[in-house]
Amino acid sequence: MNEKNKPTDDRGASAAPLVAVIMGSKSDWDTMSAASETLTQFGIAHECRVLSAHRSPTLAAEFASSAESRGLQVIIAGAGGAAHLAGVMAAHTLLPVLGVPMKSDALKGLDSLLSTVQMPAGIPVATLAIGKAGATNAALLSAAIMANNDSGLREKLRQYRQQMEQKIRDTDLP
Ligand code: RP5
Repeated sequence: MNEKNKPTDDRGASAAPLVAVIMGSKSDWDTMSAASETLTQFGIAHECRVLSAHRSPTLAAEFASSAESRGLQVIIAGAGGAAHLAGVMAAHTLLPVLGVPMKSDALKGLDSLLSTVQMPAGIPVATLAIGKAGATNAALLSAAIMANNDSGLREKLRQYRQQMEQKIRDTDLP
């Protein structure tokens, strides 16, 4: 993890990560950095790392199995192609797992979307939109989940929505 992605709290001090942003390859970072940036915007301590369900299966299983005991509350998993990373995470933890399908070269992310979203009954993965919109929304959904037990975070979400609404109200067409 580089300095930029070290978990920090509201004041920028080091803090135990509450959310993990993981991805199947470094090539996913351009997309998944949107999740990290949004979490930072909300002052949510998080960690970012590459873990592959097929290239490093033991590491992926170990990461998910120990996530709860390490204090994580949500796992965001981005992957592309035959994208089973989020499903593998969910198989090894009771924490909520949010899947972000990468936009792939071959099928523009339809492959990633279907392989992330189509979990058989029993092991849920909450799947967001393909690409950066999904990465951003995964961070916002993490915030909403954690806001159930954090009134300060809920207030930040309320202000975020109000700012979005205000921008729409202030928009003039030429
Ligand atoms: C998946 O394969 C990754 O999540 C990535 O989206 C895709 C391609 O990976 P690279 O070949 O770019 O490493 O595991």
